[in-house]
Amino acid sequence: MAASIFDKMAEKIEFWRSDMSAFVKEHGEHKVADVTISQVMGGLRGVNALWCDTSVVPKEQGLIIRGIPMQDLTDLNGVQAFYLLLTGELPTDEEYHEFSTALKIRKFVPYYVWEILKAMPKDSHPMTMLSTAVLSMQKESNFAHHYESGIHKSEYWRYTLEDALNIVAKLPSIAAAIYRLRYNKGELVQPDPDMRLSEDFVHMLGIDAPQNEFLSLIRLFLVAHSDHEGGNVSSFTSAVVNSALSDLYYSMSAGFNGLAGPLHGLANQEALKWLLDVMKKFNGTPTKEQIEIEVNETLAAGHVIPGYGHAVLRVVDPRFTAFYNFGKLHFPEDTVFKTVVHTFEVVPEILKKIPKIQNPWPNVDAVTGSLLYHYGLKEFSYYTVMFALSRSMGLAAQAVMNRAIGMPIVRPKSVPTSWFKSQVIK
Ligand code: CMX
Repeated sequence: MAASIFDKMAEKIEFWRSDMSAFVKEHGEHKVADVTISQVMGGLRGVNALWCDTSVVPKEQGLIIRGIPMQDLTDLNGVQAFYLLLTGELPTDEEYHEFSTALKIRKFVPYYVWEILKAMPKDSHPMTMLSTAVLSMQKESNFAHHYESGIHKSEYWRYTLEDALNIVAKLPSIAAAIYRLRYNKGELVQPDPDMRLSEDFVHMLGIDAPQNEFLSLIRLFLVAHSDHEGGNVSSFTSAVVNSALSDLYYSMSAGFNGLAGPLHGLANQEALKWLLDVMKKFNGTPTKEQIEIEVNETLAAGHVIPGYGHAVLRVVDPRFTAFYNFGKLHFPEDTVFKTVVHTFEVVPEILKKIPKIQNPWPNVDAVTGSLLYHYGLKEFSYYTVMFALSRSMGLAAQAVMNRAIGMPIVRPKSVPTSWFKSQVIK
């Protein structure tokens, strides 16, 4: 029989802890970053000040999860991705079966969550509903209960992992219910105890699309958005909140609130909205010349081109490429997807000419909406919920790691303008 995820993590964590503490003991005083005033006033871009082992995002390469580049992960499903994020390894067949079962038995959602979601205003943003649903379950936190009973800090990771499995297992039902409630799609669909996360999510959404193809897209969606190192808004926010020993319900809800921003996870809805507006204006798939006019108008109005640019990447996002290839394979003639293709051919050349823009290339959000739209998931204010469903795995894995190695409360020093001035004007 395969070791349970708890036994597997206990073994890994013993090694990670001793490796990290020996390293910090020996090299703790080694300097790894210099920070300029521009960096402080510029969102701390490029400052190597956070630890994260679940994934890295080299600026010329893009997402690498636990040492495996995104391009080599496109055949994974959500359960495998979550296992990889947590343990640093892909599961064997036996481990997969054990882990998948551990998630299946946790998928049923407390009844009060449905009551809360149903009571929310009909025009609530789906991300507000998701964040509220997660927060409403905080009273279920294993970590919070055990913390109150006085567990030793070396065991914090164990109860954070318990919370992680519980939340990740329940989110497909919650996310699917938000879709059905928010957009009047009829009765909620009950989870199927035998189905894996992505399968069950597709089943509960109840979208009338070719199920195998749509399922492949959802699987890719779950893997591609699952993690993007530790400094992005959702991961960093969640880690800061979790560092106060607020449990994962609090910290995941907080991370989702950050994901809901248009410069972060909401960019997928903004990108599709932009594409559809252009199509409406030009009565169908616009020509490259028409897209050029629209891009220039958007920039002149002081808006960003959603889905383009990135705080870290300096190449085409490999996640964009994975979804783009999906569209090329399954429906190259789809009118919205063709608009994505034309936009990709036009936007980078325009953005390259604007010196302040560091990265003219598309990120993942430039394309995903068009694929969901093709399969009939047309309510684009819902797209960030799917991003969150996937990102929950990275937020959870990072929290388990942080508790495992005993990361302290995050508390950088802030200083006023006068202090910065005093450093240069002597
Ligand atoms: N369109 C127009 N202007 C852009 C731009 C774009 N796509 N990308 C960057 N810029 C502008 C910035 O707004 C900034 O202008 P100001 O100095 O006037 O404020 C300037 O170029 C420099 O920005 P940068 O250093 O290249 O990029 P940042 O690290 O500051 O910001 C990001 C990164 C993603 C917020 C930005 O590229 C952007 O707003 N893109 C559009 C929104 C988007 O697609 N977000 C999703 C990112 C992926 C994710 O996190 O999910």
